[in-house]
Amino acid sequence: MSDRSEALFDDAKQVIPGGVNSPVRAFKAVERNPVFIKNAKGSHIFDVDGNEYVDYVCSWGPMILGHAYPPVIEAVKKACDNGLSYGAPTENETVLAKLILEAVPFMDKVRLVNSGTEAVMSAIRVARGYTGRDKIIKFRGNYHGHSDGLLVTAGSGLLTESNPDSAGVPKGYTATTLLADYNDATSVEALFKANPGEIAAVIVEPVSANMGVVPPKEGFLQFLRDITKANDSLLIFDEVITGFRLAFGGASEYFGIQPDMITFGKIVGGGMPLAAYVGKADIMNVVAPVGSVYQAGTLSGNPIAVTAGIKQLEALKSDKAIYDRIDSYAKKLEEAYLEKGFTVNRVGSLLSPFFTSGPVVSYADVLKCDTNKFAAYFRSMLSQGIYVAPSQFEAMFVSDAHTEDDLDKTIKAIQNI
Ligand code: HOZ
Repeated sequence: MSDRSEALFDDAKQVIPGGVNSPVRAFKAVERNPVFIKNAKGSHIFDVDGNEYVDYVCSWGPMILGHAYPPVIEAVKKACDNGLSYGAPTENETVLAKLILEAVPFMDKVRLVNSGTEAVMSAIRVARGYTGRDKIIKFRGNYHGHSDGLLVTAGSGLLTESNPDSAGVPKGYTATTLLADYNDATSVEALFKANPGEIAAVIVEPVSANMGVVPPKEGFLQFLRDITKANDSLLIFDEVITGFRLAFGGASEYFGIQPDMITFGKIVGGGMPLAAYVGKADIMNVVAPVGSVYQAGTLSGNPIAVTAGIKQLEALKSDKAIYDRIDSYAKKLEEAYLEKGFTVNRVGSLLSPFFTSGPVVSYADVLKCDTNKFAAYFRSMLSQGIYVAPSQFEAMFVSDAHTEDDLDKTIKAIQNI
């Protein structure tokens, strides 16, 4: 039943473009209207019509400990009594910065911002300021938020809408964004060759997770490390999805590669609007007020978001076995999908079943997926009480709150598709 969701969606459409504040949520690609959420607890999410779902969106990743995780909620409630925003420094910002650096000990400094988009946009500005170069390389199908220069052959909602470039972005803004193919070293080499001494940075999702999950081929990330070093360019890992999820130290720990800069997203805020970019001291010292790369914001390091982030990262740090648990849960789901005949990609607790017959190792492979079949699969899962991302081109996230019962129910749903 979805009467109330339908009514709320109709109402929302009167005053919000498409009725949603972020496009994929409109469920357009799965040819039905969205469910409106009332609340969430642990691994479950509840809609306004009284339906309950096992949730594999997990707010697009950050709810790795489950929704309404008590230590986070209690700390946030307490912090609210002290005021919601000061626009001035607090001790907890340093506490959170140090926790983040414990995860990536080869880095020196952290700047807190509000969203993954902001973190990436800022990191790129820093890379340009530091190197004195303008051009960057990004990969087709990788998504780095919605700043102008990065909306070029982007994944996530743009791929979902079959429109990987955005209107409203002046040509000049993307002229310095060069495109390479993920998992294709030759395409990167060609760009370095054609633009000698001009490339400030290569930005990559170490595991592509915004065109569905596509793992890096053996040696690909090391190749990026080597070629950037050889050309005095920076390597930026966009770990908005992989950070604190593949391991406490994210993809850099998981794959044993040390990039020059890393961007983290919502997971560092325990699901609240918080994100960060980090780097070595010499790079980060170009940021104002030390250096001349400007980046600022009243809500940067917001005390409530920082409190939530500290509690979540402390929990992850104190029980690293979490990563083995969520890996094993995701493996069970992977097996169920494989048994049903899907192509599946999985890295740790991130996975994607694909509607295509061959392996999925590139953007070109992703484009072969049958999105109509995905839509039917999505609707079947939803009707069986399983909430997965409403797009073939997003990841499935498993949390530590998922239970054996949840997994059994999900596996049955997969068998019944
Ligand atoms: N495109 C976002 C995930 N990769 C969706 C964000 C949202 O709708 O909240």
